[in-house]
Amino acid sequence: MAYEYIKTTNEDGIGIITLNRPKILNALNLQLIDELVAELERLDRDPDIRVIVLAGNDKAFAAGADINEMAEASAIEIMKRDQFAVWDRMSLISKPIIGAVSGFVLGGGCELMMNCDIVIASETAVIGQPEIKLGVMPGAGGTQRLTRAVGMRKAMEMLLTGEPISAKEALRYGLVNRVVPVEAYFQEALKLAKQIAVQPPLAVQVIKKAVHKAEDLPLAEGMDYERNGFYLLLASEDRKEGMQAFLNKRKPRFTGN
Ligand code: DAK
Repeated sequence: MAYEYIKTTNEDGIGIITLNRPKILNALNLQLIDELVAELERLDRDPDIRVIVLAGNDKAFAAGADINEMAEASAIEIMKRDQFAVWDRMSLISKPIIGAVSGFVLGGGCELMMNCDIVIASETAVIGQPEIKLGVMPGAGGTQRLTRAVGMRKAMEMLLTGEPISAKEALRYGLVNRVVPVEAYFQEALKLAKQIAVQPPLAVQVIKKAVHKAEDLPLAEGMDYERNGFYLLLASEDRKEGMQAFLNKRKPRFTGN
């Protein structure tokens, strides 16, 4: 598939998507979001792909939605674009998405990062929701996912001042998983992706979904969801393979069945 604003490659069962509008710090225009979601969905359907890595470049993961596209548009025009519907499809991707972020991770860029399941950040990352400085507010999860991730007080401070936090502070608040030198963040994300790619794919997807359910469901319902996932996986071929391999003291070979 030919894309203008993203680049894609595959490596050992890992689909790698790189945002590619470097001149304007990977500002997210409508076409970029369309391309990104189309590729995520394509990779999600591809049986050879087990994990997805989403990256920008060293200077910017993404500096937010493209302000040029929003500056003159009316509220009704923006509503009619219905671009949130496209954006929301990202949360339906069943394979794990690992974010490899560096430099500016702002506004829609931060919201995109929060759509990732695991995030490796470079020491240079600055992460925030500066929409208030433009006279607006986040529209793609910035008040909801950020609050769930860092807690009410920190979210309030970040959202009301618009000031970004450093990668180290983001780590302290659990907004990212690891912080490594800028030379290493992409390789670190890839290494982690490879570690997940050899796990049984069905279990990976059921666990991903169950963890996201934990953010929404009351505990008893979440436990029920988990238990049903557990029973489902007991019916898989990979469960037989995993347990047999353990008993025979050999490495399992998971097929996704
Ligand atoms: N949009 C458009 N262009 C941008 C941009 C952006 N968000 N961010 C940077 N650029 C452009 C700059 O205009 C500049 O272009 P030229 O002048 O060279 O043509 C180029 O990128 C380099 O930027 P700077 O010269 O400003 O570089 P600095 O290092 O001095 O500053 C900066 C970097 C990141 C601090 C600064 O560029 C900045 O403050 N950028 C804006 C950050 C921001 O406010 N982001 C939030 C945007 S609102 C939605 C989903 C999400 C959203 C909305 C809807 N749907 C699904 C519907 C989210 C909204 C937002 O994100």
